[in-house]
Amino acid sequence: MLIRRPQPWEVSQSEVSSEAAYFTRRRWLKTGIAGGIAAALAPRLLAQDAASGEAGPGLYPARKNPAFKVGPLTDKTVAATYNNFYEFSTAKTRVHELVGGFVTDPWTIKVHGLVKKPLTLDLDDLLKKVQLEERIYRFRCVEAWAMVVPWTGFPLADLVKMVEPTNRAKYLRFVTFNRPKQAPGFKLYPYYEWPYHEGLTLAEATNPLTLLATGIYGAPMPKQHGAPIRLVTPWKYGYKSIKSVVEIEFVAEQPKTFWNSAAPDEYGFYSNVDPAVPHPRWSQAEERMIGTEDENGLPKMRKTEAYNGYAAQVAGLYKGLKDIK
Ligand SMILES: Nc1nc2c(c(=O)[nH]1)N[C@H]1C(S)=C(S)[C@@H](COP(=O)(O)O)O[C@H]1N2
Ligand SMILES: [Mo]
Repeated sequence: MLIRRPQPWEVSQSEVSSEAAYFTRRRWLKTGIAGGIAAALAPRLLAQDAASGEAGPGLYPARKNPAFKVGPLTDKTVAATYNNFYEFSTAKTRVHELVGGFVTDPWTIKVHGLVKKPLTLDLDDLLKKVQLEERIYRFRCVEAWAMVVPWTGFPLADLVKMVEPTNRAKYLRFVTFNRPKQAPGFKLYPYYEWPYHEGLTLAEATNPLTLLATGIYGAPMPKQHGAPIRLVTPWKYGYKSIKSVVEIEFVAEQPKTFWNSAAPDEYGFYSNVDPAVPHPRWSQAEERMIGTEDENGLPKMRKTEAYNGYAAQVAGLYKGLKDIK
């Protein structure tokens, strides 16, 4: 019998199973929620086709922007069946089975706060005001898995321009939907500060790399990837790329973020990819490319790059800032 020796990354992989591991364990002890109760509460949502449905005619596939091209691409099905989306489940391979009841059309997005021209509009109307394009980006989760995917979207900077921030606006605060009836995670994991929320500085938000994505692999965004509109900041750990955004608020102070509140010693506000700064529980020096497992189940590993390979575009944003996390 062939006994496969566990590789170093496999050992760490059990540790790296979830951003939440440490926090959840701690909370578990505090609240005394039993696993059985949690399991019994889980709604039995049927597995359904997770695609988000109709494409706006002619929007997909969008023009490819040749300036953003890396490879090799991650397999589309691999990417669509390995997701972090805690509103549905902390089990990455199950999220796609649980999104059937999530209503993503119609979808309203509210953009407000310290701006001269606030907007509340239907996504279809927003898409009439912007130009979609396709960009292939690296994507790096803080759990040390990574992928390369073609997003369809538009620069967040274009939306920022439309609403005309006042000079008091220094940060953007992003918020996801809050619908316990459509997603089991809200009730299963009550110790998180729902709805999921994130933030960027105004300079980060207007960096040309920052996308609002409405599609992936040349088609509308599947629900498990954050339909119908999500943020993509490819030089930051994946949790900054908030899914299914309903609100963007321009604010003067650094906003709170979901993962920083959950485990402040582990997740900061900036969260730029950095191979030299280990997570308190694992190394960030290497990354595991999902979907590359060989016949022995061993994935391709690669060296993590500073700013996930986007240093030329974004390192300047952080010049002179000290000890940012
Ligand atoms: N609303 C919301 N957005 C989210 C998350 C989440 O749980 N809820 N998870 C984040 C994390 S940790 C990662 S790695 C990416 C995963 O994106 P993907 O499933 O499309 O690969 O989404 C991010 N955006
Ligand atoms: Mo992540």
